[in-house]
Amino acid sequence: MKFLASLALLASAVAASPIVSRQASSSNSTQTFHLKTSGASNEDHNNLYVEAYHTGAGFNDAVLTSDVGSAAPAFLNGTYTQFDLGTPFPWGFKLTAPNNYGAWESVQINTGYGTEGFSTDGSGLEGPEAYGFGGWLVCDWYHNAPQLFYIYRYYTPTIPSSCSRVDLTPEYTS
Ligand SMILES: *[C@@H]1O[C@H](CO)[C@@H](O)[C@H](O)[C@H]1NC(C)=O
Ligand SMILES: CC(=O)N[C@H]1CO[C@H](CO)[C@@H](O)[C@@H]1O
Repeated sequence: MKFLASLALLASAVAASPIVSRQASSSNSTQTFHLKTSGASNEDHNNLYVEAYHTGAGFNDAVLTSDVGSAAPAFLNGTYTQFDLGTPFPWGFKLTAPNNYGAWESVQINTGYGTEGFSTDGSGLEGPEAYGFGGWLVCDWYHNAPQLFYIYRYYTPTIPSSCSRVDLTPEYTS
């Protein structure tokens, strides 16, 4: 009974939080990792982990946290980067298409498999060539947290002082 009561408490705490918390993994065939930042000129943007920030049913923005416990466990499925958010349905890294003349674009974690064309070259995660992927960008942004974007390689970005280019490296958990 005590156990059930604390479970109920936990469930309501989770429901009230905008952050989709880490839950037990259900897939057994792939290596799971957390995506970790490095190489930023701003030290505050290094050693952060990708986390899903709930923005609507089935939608999250990719933000960053220093707390690996709340990071979103990821795995590669072919060229999709998927996340295990503890639901029976899949979540994928979804890049916003570069069709608004922006020098960088947003990155989401939405239901489904996300955007195809990711690869790891042994050091870091690279985004799809078809989207003009030109690297990862972290900016202190409107969720009161550092947020992940990707650079569109065909424009020269003027990087604001609140943003840094970063590498995203898988840190394997299994
Ligand atoms: C991997 O992606 C394929 C579709 O491309 C899908 O059918 C399959 O269920 C995915 N695997 C996992 C573990 O989500
Ligand atoms: C529950 C589950 O996902 N089982 C899978 C574990 O991995 C083997 C081999 O990859 C699959 O055949 C199972 O279906």
